[in-house]
This record gives sequence, structure tokens and C-alpha cells, in this order.
Amino acid sequence: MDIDDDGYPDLPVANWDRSPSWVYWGPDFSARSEINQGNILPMWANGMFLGDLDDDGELEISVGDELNCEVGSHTNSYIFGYAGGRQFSVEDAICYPYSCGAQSLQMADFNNDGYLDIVIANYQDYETENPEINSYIFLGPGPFWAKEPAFALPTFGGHLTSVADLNGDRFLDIVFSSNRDTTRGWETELLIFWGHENGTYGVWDTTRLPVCNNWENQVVDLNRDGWLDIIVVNGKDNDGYYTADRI
Ligand SMILES: [Ca+2]
Ligand SMILES: [Ca+2]
Ligand SMILES: [Ca+2]
Ligand SMILES: [Ca+2]
Repeated sequence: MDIDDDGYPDLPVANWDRSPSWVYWGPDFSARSEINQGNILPMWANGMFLGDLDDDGELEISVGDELNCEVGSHTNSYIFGYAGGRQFSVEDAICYPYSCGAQSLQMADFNNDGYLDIVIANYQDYETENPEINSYIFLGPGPFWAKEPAFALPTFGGHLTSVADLNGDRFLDIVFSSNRDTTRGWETELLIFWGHENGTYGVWDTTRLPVCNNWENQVVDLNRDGWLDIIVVNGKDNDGYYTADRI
């Protein structure tokens, strides 16, 4: 997306290490800026998303922070704002315990009220190594840092989400990649949480599909029949063999 409104798309990059995350500036991408402003340390960033969360015409960038050296996975995830020129500033946060081993903070209007909301996908609590922790939906408008989540969604080592209306009922559905669970190990199930007219989500309406050590999913209509399909990026099975990705 074009962050600085110069007519050229720019390229945000989440760095999964101790480096800050960056935006490379179009059109030639030779220059980059650090996103981690306001003394926010790099914290093994995952799953960036862009959207105008506060409806002021400028994009915000959400960054899921998985862990840091001092507090492990008990760390905040942050939302940075574009501060003009090639600068960013910290705008908002999803705080621990709602950010725990976070993989993404995806933006969408889940309750159809015109304000962008956030779904955070949480991988695991590194202190207990338990991957069966909740992911959460926060309803906008922000600020989100002191908000309670609207919905707690139990996930299996939650990873990158896709958000789309998969069944054509006009309500957004959420596809959680599932990395592992406690009983089935790597051979777990991807979770689709179905949307509803009143904007609610819960375990009482999910579809589960077999996956192995699933890192990511994407939705697209591959066979052009008018229905979105799901591409699943898998890792290893319980015997340690790397498995085929699935559609
Ligand atoms: Ca640009
Ligand atoms: Ca904005
Ligand atoms: Ca909303
Ligand atoms: Ca739907």
C-alpha cells in the first residue's frame, strides 16, 4: 500500500529477530525506515497489517510481537502510525495477556459498524509451552490498549489469519492457521470461525480442517467458480516428515 501518498506502493517488512521492522519506500525501494519508534523494542515481529484504524486518512501498521528476551511471550503487540515524511510513531497496543506469542493483528470490520476491529492470533505461552491459548477479537474504534476483548477464541497454536466471507452470507469469517495442539502435536486442525449478523464469533460455530504444523493460509478463488478456496502452508507431521501443502 502507498503509505506516504506519493503514488508508489511501499513495502512493510516484519523482522522475526531483534531487528526493528521496516518500510521500504517505493518506487525503487532503495531507502527504508524503521517502524519501531517511541522506544518500542523489536520483539520478533510477525504478521503486519495496514489499515486506517482511526479513520483520519492515514494508514496505521499493526505488528504482532511474538516474544522478547526479558519477558518471553508475555509481551505487548503494537500499532504504529504514519507520522509524515518517512517517520512512524507508536499509536496503540494490544497488551499482554491478550498478546501472548502473537502472530498477527489483522484488521477488519467484524461487527459491520463501520469501524475497523482487530483479531489477534496467539501462538503459545512460552513459559508453559501451551499452544492452546485464546486468540481475541477487539472491536474498534481504538484506542485498544486498555480495551477488553469482545470475543475469546480458543485456537491451536494460532498463526496468521485470513479474513473473508467464505460462505457468501455477507458476514466476515476468520480462518486461523493452527501450528500444533497439546494432544495431537503437529497433526492438528485449522479453524474457521464463522461470522454472524450480530457480529459474534465462538467455538459454537466453527469448521475444522486437518493440517500439519500449519504456518499460514491464504484465501483466493483458484478455480474461478465464485467461491473462495483456502491454501494451507504446512510444516512437518508427527513423524518429522515435511508434508504437502493443501488446497
Ligand atoms: Ca509510497
Ligand atoms: Ca489513521
Ligand atoms: Ca467494527
Ligand atoms: Ca460469512
